[in-house]
Amino acid sequence: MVPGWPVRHYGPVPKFRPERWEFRVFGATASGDKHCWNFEEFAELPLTSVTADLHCVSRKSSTDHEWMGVAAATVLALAPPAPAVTHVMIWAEYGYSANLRLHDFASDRTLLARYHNGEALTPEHGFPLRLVVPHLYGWKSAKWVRGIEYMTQDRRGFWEERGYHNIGDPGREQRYSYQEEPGDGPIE
Ligand SMILES: Nc1nc2c(c(=O)[nH]1)N[C@H]1C(S)=C(S)[C@@H](COP(=O)(O)O)O[C@H]1N2
Ligand SMILES: [Mo]
Repeated sequence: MVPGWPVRHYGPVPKFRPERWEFRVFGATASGDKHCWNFEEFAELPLTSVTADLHCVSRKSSTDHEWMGVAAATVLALAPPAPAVTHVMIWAEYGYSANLRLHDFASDRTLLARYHNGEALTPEHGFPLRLVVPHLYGWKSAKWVRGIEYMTQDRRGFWEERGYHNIGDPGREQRYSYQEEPGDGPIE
């Protein structure tokens, strides 16, 4: 447990099995091939830090987290998307998913976090790897991330299919899908 930091997610905390863990980038990659890292390979990628709050849509936000991990920009550089890619789907254990516009994923503050306040993430906060998208609501910051799918059109993720806003900008209070303006969501 991390004192003062509530845990918020749907479903059980997955068990980490290092020998089965891999991080995959797939979909519309520039080369047409999937990119895969096993746990040891992923642990060799360079680390950066970001200090940010976590805006939960339904509860109080938690503030001032220091995250350290692999910049999303590093993943984009190592596994480039095809030019037609506009969105990504973040995939996590148990099929949890969250969609992002490519430019939200590519933000210089978006991180695949491995550490929090100088310590390894705890299981309930996403160990071994979670996404952190500081400028969007917390449900976009998927815990227990296992892959990124490059997409040439938008598609809703887990909560976005269940009534949450497709984009989820807390500055604009984009909480629910009924608040979406034309162009905020996929063409359905
Ligand atoms: N895999 C997964 N990731 C998830 C969720 C979830 O249900 N499953 N919940 C999200 C929500 S709604 C929030 S607010 C944050 C909370 O992160 P924390 O538990 O580390 O505070 O995790 C996000 N990541
Ligand atoms: Mo949340």
